[in-house]
Amino acid sequence: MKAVQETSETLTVGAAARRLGIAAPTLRSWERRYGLRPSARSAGGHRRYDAHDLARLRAMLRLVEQGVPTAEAAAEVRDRDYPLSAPGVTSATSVAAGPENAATAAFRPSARARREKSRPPIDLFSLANAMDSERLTHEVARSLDRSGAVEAWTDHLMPLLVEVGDQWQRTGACVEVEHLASDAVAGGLRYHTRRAVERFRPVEDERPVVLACLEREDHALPLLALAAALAERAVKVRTLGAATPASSLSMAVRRVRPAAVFVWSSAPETADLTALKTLVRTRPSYSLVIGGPGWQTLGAPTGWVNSLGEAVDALVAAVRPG
Ligand code: B12
Repeated sequence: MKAVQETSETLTVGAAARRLGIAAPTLRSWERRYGLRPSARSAGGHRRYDAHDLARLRAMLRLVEQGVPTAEAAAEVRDRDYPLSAPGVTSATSVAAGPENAATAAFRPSARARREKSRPPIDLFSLANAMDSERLTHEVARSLDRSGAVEAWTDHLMPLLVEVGDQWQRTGACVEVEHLASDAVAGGLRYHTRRAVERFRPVEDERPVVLACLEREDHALPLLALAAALAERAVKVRTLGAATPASSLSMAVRRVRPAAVFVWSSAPETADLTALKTLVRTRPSYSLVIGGPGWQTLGAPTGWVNSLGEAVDALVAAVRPG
């Protein structure tokens, strides 16, 4: 597929449709229904799509592929500018301008999310107990889109998880609700992270952050929340996830050369101080940040942080000192 080389190059509706892999009537109907019109018209009044239009339409297609309803996807992309170096669309000017990233990267809600800000909050716990995966996943993604990862996690997702955990502890039942809720939260966080990476594009020459749980620790959701929040700050993240042997984590440090490693522990059984000592000795050197109630029970060793926001601050500071 040939890329549009210059912002000045424009395509007819047929050529743009071919480039996007969709039918020309679909493009015309998106314009009619959702106002996704090209930036220009020829002297004779024919549609002309430029690289910005293609980047926006590609973003729209990605959302639709991910299951977002067409009208919502259109509302999401309509008022936004997308980086021109999205796959298949390049331009000399976009390289000069650079992506939206690094020190200036900060989450801002989409136009659609801003319009919906006044909507009353949905009871996520009821959706989980009703086993309504579709709506729960949708609401999780919506909350992240509206508020960004730190606020959505702290105000909506974490309370849901704590409530689900308390229900299990109280009744000894409803494990199916816990699994369904975890899956929906994980899905929403991963979806949000993918979009944040596209939007803020991590700086190539910065060192990444590695996120992991040690052996026997399956509670990986806080790592996904952290990955989402760091993606919003344009930090490069390597998530190893649940139950990572300390030796594999050390190997990852040697291979990835991170600026920082974050290790989560939910319970005392997985707060392994010996593994932590091995990690401290692993070279090249990096900042070790730890979080979760497991470490707290050991008297909160050096490097322990107590919230998602604190973890993000500590890790961003390690990547961008000063
Ligand atoms: C989802 C979940 C699971 C899922 C995990 C899926 C996944 N992909 O992560 C599954 C089903 C696998 C699971 C399994 C188990 N779970 Co579980 N699980 C949970 C649940 C509901 C949420 C976990 C979570 O993400 N918590 C993170 C946040 C939401 O909670 P928090 O850590 O308490 O938050 C505090 C701080 O850490 C901080 N904070 C919050 N977010 C963040 C983020 C960062 C980055 C930082 C630094 C701080 C921070 O703020 C909070 C207030 O101070 C919790 C309930 C709960 N209250 O946490 C139980 C819970 C953690 N599980 C529990 C248990 C007992 C188990 C099992 C042993 C059950 C079993 N019999 O099999 C297994 C153990 C699995 C293993 N080997 O690790 C207990 C742990 C009790 C304990 N302290 O030992 C809990 C607390 C439930 C309960 N109320 O009893 N679980």
